[in-house]
Amino acid sequence: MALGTGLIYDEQMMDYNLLWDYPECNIEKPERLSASYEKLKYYGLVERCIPLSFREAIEEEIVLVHSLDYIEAVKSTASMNVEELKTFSYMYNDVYFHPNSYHVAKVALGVTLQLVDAVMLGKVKNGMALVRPPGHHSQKSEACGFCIFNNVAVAAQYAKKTYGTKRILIVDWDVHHGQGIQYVFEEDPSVLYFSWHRYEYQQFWPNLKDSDYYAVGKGKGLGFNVNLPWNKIGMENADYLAAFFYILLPMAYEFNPELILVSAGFDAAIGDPEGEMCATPECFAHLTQLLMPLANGKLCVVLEGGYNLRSLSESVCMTVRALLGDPVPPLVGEMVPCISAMESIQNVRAVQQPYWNFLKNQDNMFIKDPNAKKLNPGIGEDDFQSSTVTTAKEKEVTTVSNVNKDFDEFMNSHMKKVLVLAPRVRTALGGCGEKLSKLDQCLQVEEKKITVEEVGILIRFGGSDCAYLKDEYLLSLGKIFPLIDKIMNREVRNGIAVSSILSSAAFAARYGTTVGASRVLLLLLGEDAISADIKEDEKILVVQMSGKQDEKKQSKYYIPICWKEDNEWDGDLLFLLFEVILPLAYGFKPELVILAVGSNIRIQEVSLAHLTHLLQVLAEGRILVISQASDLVETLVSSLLGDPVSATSSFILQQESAQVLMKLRQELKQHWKLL
Ligand code: X5A
Ligand code: ZN
Repeated sequence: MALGTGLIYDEQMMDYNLLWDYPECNIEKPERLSASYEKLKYYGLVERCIPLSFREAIEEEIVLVHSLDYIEAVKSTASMNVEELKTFSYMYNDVYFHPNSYHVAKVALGVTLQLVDAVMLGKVKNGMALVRPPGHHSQKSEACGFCIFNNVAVAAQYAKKTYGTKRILIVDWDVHHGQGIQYVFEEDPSVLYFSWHRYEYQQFWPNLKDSDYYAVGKGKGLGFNVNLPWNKIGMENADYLAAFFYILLPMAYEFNPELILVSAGFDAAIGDPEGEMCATPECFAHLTQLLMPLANGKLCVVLEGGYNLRSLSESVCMTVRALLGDPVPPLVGEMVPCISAMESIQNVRAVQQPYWNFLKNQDNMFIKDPNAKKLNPGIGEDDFQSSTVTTAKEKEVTTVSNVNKDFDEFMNSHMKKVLVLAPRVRTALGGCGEKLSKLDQCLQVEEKKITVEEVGILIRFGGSDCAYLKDEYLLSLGKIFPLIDKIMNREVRNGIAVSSILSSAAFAARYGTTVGASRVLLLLLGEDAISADIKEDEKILVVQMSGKQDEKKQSKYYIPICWKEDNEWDGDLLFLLFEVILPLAYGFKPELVILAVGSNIRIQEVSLAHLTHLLQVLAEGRILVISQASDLVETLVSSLLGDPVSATSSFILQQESAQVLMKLRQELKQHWKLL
């Protein structure tokens, strides 16, 4: 997959600004774009992207969302003087016009459509459009919240019309509710709109009831509008990730989009005067990477808000790095969502339950919130559960002001901490590359000779374990250990080996801890027995999925999951990944991930591809895959290289699996947090 990341930026979009004193609007200024672009240049990211040319949108495109009357009205501003512009602007809510506004709004929309074209036509794999004015608040006949034309809403209509795209996911991570997008697609099941936003029980702009979680769409579009209101400020990385894991990602996998548009406002990032949230820039790399395996990688990121120039520009860079496939920095800090966030998430799950399979078979109760009942009489008293989000933490009110003082200093030291260097080589092969189609993109690593003594010090053997010391065993470890060396030395990012013996993965994990990985996540898909010694090692978190229910005992660091005896495992493994494994892993913070895939597992190849893709958000992408079956290698290598996974059908969580999942989460709460 030679395609790259498209980037659109054009100086014309800096050619308008506020011409009078209007405090509500003075944060939306040209420097937002120049600062972002300068930072991209500074990090050498511009030259790694494919520049896309700009164009103006034409009327035929604008009318996909807006009325002719409104377009005419906007057009008329081009010849207005300041007094007239003022009067015109004040007809709307928090927006200003400038004589160039009409032209620039057409450019912002035009370049958004250029990006959609480039992605849909396969000229680039994904991309970002740095635009202003933003779009998501503007409506059919109304400018609003710095927005004139609704770039992303038009883009979605345009994709439907031009390419016949049947399912489009819009992820609106701007800190404001994109009510403009919601209104366009409320009744449209072909566009799934997800927005989280600062809400504070309707106290925050634009103060709409329509922004609350029970606005779930209308008519045919029921369940295709998803609002996640944040009722407190100071939301952190863990809160955003929890929203992805418990709502957006399972939903997106069930929806199976053909295209993803991101309304990317970075006012949801730390230091922003509007959002007052605390997510750090690298969080957006995680969000981006988590979306990348979907829609065959077709991801268009379009700038919306973001008013702290430092935070905005660093976040833009993090997003572009993720689009380019760079390893994402691990998230620092305790990964525990706060109670308020979990309540909102829980309420979204409850209200969306009728429309989504993955929620149907789980118990999702509304959490009492002071306004829910009053505002939504349809919810019965029985549907409520008093707040029992047990492992979440109380939000301290609030870290924002501490952060604001010396913000630049904080950012300087923070960005230094999270700077991650990509190893030159992405994927290394341990003797399994003979006839791979992507052989030339990988590094073949020589095996080395391993002795019984070397293995002996890694794991204490019980009597029957002596079988481990057979030649065959030493041979496969001879392929695996050099890969781990290279991964931990940052010579390569990830690696893959074929091993006929699955439990060699346990040795690999232990070996990893001896060569620099403080914590290793071992995800074992298959029946092989794991030595007791490993199960108790707090440096190695073992999650083992198997079809057999035997006397496997769970402990904090050993989590056996009996997954559907005798049945196909299908794609519901992914739901387990979102709702259990990733939340667990983000808390554990592994420095190396080992995925061991047994040959007798009943998981579709495409699910494995997604799994391999998604696990790379952990440990800076340091993952070693050990496959028992050699026929899976082609698929696994392609995932390790970051190639998009071809979208097949949507993934459905089966009822049986939902039970396992719920039970598991219950059990895990004893030991672990982010759950
Ligand atoms: C795109 C965007 C915010 C408007 C806030 C007005 N708009 N108070 O972030
Ligand atoms: Zn915003």
